[in-house]
Amino acid sequence: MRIDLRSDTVTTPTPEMRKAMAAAEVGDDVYGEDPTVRKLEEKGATLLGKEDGLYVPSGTMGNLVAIMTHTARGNEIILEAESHIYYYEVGGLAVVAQVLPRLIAGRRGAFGPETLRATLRAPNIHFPIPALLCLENTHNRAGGAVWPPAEFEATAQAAHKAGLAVHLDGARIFNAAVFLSCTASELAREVDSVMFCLSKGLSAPVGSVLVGRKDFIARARKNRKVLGGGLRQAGVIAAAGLVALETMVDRLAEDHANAQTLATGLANTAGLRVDLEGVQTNMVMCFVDGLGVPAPEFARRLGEKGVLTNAVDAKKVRFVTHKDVSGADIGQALSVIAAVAGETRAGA
Ligand code: TLP
Repeated sequence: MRIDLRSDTVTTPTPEMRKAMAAAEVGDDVYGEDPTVRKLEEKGATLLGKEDGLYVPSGTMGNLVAIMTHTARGNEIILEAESHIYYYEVGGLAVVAQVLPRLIAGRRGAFGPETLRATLRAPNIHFPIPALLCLENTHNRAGGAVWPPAEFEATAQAAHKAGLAVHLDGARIFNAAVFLSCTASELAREVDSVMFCLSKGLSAPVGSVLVGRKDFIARARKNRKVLGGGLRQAGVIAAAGLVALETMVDRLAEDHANAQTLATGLANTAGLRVDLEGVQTNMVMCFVDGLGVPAPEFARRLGEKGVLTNAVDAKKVRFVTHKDVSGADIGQALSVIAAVAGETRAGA
């Protein structure tokens, strides 16, 4: 038995995606001649309500290209303290974009316009020039939490008023849209650019799309090339991305339902704790400190029994639901987790 709850990035392409990949019409995309990539970029832009799109190999590259395009060397960018860009993107913002991060501690990854205003400093010879606010929805380290839409809009508007551009790390923006029963474009209305991923819950094998205004995307295309991200017959993989957007968005609700079942089961297991209100989409953050062993050790023990997870710090294990785990798998995983938790408490 192997139930992989480490991430929705582990999802494999559907048969329909593989078929579309085999049949994809392709060309050299660096010459702007791949019709399938173009179609994906246009579809991505339309779905997010933006003028144009750019296919990128990964979410990390999409965010970095966005930062490079919105900022100049030495600018300040504002991020939530646990944001993926700050926490998990290898410091690309400093290494490559050469900008200075300034952090805001959010509540479940979110914060309001007052907090932003309190963080922004009046112009002063000593300070770097603030250029960009990056937001994340859903928020990964907050366990897939969704920003309250009104707070999100007000915060983005406050940033614009202060002269900052706003970029959204929307790796899982479609999960947020499904949770809120709205469209992704409604959620992206107030931001200048969005990166969303095709290879997470949407299950395409590769790729993300960066969307924004036409002139922004033209400059972003150049920055993608700087990073070595100019792809050639990329229609072969973009074809799967198109199928992902056409067929995989609505079914995210199933992943959310499975996450609810998992969260309730975990919360009812002695030694484990879950902030149930924070479980909104396809992730569950579970506190395991009640077991008396560090989270990485508990994750290792679960892995030995075929339930794969990731410890995200010393106390928390993250579980992510996706199309390759069924409702039955969740039931089975819960039995294994209860058994391993019981043994751990007894032996700790
Ligand atoms: N997240 C991955 C890991 O990097 C942690 C995961 O397993 O959740 N933004 C957000 C909010 C993300 O969660 C991720 C990936 C990215 C950007 C980066 O996307 P990729 O992996 O395509 O570079």
